[in-house]
Amino acid sequence: MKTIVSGIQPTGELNIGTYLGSIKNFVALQKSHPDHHFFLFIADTHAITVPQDPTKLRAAIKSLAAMYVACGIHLDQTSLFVQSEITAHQEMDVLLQSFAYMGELERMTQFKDKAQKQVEGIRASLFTYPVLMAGDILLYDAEFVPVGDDQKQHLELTRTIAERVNHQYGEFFTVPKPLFPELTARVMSLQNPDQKMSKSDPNVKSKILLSDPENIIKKRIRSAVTDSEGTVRYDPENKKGLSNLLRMYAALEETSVDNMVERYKGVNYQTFKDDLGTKIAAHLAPIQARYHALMQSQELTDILDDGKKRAEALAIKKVQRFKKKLGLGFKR
Ligand code: ATP
Ligand code: LTN
Repeated sequence: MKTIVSGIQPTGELNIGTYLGSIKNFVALQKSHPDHHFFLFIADTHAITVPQDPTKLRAAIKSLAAMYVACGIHLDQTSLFVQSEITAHQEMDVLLQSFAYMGELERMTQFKDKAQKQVEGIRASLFTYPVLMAGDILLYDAEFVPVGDDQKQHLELTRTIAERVNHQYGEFFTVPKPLFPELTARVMSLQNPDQKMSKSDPNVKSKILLSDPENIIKKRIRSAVTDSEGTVRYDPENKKGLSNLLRMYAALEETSVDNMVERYKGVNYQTFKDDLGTKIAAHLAPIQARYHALMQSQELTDILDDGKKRAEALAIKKVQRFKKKLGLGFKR
């Protein structure tokens, strides 16, 4: 069976960056890869690499599950589950710790960035996080992993670990390829186009949440930092803010940036921004409606149980075969 794997941490509310960088791509891949099975999970074990409030974490897990389903995943083609509920993820993590080197983990830029922000001390799990992520992917022999640009280094390490195991023990893991969306692999903050739009950014003006109502969406786009030139033109070097908006718009319209520039020739920024705000709100409206319905129903429990069952069957077998390959255990 050919597989595609992805996950998102239940830390904070989803924004349009996560949506355009990861979820929308995932949903599109279901159509373009009908012969693949998709494993999609809520990376809750990853979330506790930094301090979390347990009540908020629980709520975020449910909310993320509902949002994934609302965004259009097909449940016959996708197994949706919560990472910590399949202990094979933890087992694979422990086993793969023996195939990653300290030097490799020390080079991870996300670790360096996040380590700097810790006030209560840096958790060991924050350091070894990319190994857990490698396990998430290798457990299911994923061929592709749809993610945003910021996960590039983690995917490279996953490939290195897979190749290392295959080299030492013979072909065992599929070496996965990352899949980045063409236009929106890195959606930038609306307030600082040098920084990526991030769930953990405390500045509410920097992002659009998937749950934001139309008036807030329009307000956020209107106050997005652009430039004083006044011409809608794509120039990612000198017009970072406007170019970021153009890429988002083109991705939502499923067209090219050139087409968007053509459409807005001679049009002022205010009209361009108003149209983009309207487009985002219209795109998110049906997602929000499905999200609210799911949050109030009992459906999610069945969806997550079913996804867990399907994923776990595969994951347990892979860990058992890996242990055997490594010479662990006594009984055959
Ligand atoms: P945090 O701020 O807590 O680190 P985050 O905003 O980076 O969170 P993640 O949960 O780490 O969000 O990311 C989930 C997925 O969405 C990943 O595949 C990531 O690459 C992608 N992603 C997140 N933010 C963006 C963005 N601004 N542009 C494109 N893709 C993104
Ligand atoms: N590290 C990712 C979440 C994640 C993931 C994965 C993504 C954990 N395991 C496996 C793809 C495949 C992040 O969003 N920060």
